[in-house]
Amino acid sequence: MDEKGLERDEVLRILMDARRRDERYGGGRILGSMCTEPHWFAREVFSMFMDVNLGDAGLFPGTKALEREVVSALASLLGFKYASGFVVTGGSEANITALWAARNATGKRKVLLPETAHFSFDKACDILGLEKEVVGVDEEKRIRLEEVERRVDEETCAIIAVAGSTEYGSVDDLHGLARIARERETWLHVDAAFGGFVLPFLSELGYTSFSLPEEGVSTITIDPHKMGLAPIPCACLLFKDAEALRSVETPTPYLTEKTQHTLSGTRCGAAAAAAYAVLKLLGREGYREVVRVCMENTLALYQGVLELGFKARRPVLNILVFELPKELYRALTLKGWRLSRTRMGETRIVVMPHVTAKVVEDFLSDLAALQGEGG
Ligand code: 0PR
Repeated sequence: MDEKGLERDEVLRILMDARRRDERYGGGRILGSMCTEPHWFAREVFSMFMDVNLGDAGLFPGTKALEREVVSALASLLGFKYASGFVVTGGSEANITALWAARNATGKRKVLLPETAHFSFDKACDILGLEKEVVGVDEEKRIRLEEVERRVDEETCAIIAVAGSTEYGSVDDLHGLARIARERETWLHVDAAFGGFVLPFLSELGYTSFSLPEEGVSTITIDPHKMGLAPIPCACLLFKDAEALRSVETPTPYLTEKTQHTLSGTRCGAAAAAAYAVLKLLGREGYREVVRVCMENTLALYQGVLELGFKARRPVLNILVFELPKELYRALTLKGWRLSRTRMGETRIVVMPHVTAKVVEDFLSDLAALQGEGG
């Protein structure tokens, strides 16, 4: 650290230089991200609550109440009869905490999860000393139920279901998995980090049917900082059974609240307040409209790549996966498109709100031109 401070303008100049090197969602070229420009209202609210620490919630009962409202609004969005939950830093923290609770509550160590599960479960199993058993998926990238049924045993601590997989947007059979979880008395954690803010609305719009089983789901991850338009860091972990929280309870005797149940100590109150603000401002109606537009743009992109002769998967939600020769992928990258690839090497586009109809049109026109030039 320097001995003397700089002038504000000088610091600002350094910051602006750094920012100029960053990609911007508004630039329309980021096609492989699950985050987007936060809602304008969330930005305002975030700065109002920047000093709030939910890790010492007794000092901030007002914001604590907002956190509870976020948790209960998200549970009701998913039709989850929950008991408790928290706003955490991200889907990774939520998934790690869910498995932490499952391990401590059951005393078991085996986790069954689909091939499509997010890498945060690799971290969770490593940290928690859990034994990961990867279960195969079908053509639609959904976990194979018969394989889960065969592999679940006395040692199984939890089954992981994905509702909106990171790479394909695929949705596991939640009702089938909940039945197995109930029959075999194991935990079922649903990772709806991305899909939680998409599937209920796609269902209302008639694109798909989505419902959560009444019984059998223990915990759910749902992230406002993905399709919820909230600023980073904002994810939610919902617990069905408040008793289960006991298994991750840590005494915090000198704080205003005498126990904690989150991995983080100091927690971002601004995240909860900003998420609350967008939920209230948009309502279901507002989010449904966001999802409607994203899905229309996804389908336009799907049609476009099919018409250009590329093999594409029919999108389940606003993620498109298609096959693109390496040279074209490279050429698009050189033109500034920020694409991503699945582990299988397919090209993947996440049609977030910043991927507008115009962006889709520009992308398809670049793709067509490059294809014409022979890559
Ligand atoms: N579960 C699912 C289904 C996810 O897709 C993700 C992240 C997580 C959990 C973990 O969430 P956090 O990253 O909030 O801890 N999915 C994206 C991914 O890993 C996250 C992301 C977002 C990556 C924006 C890049 C990016 O630019 O691909």
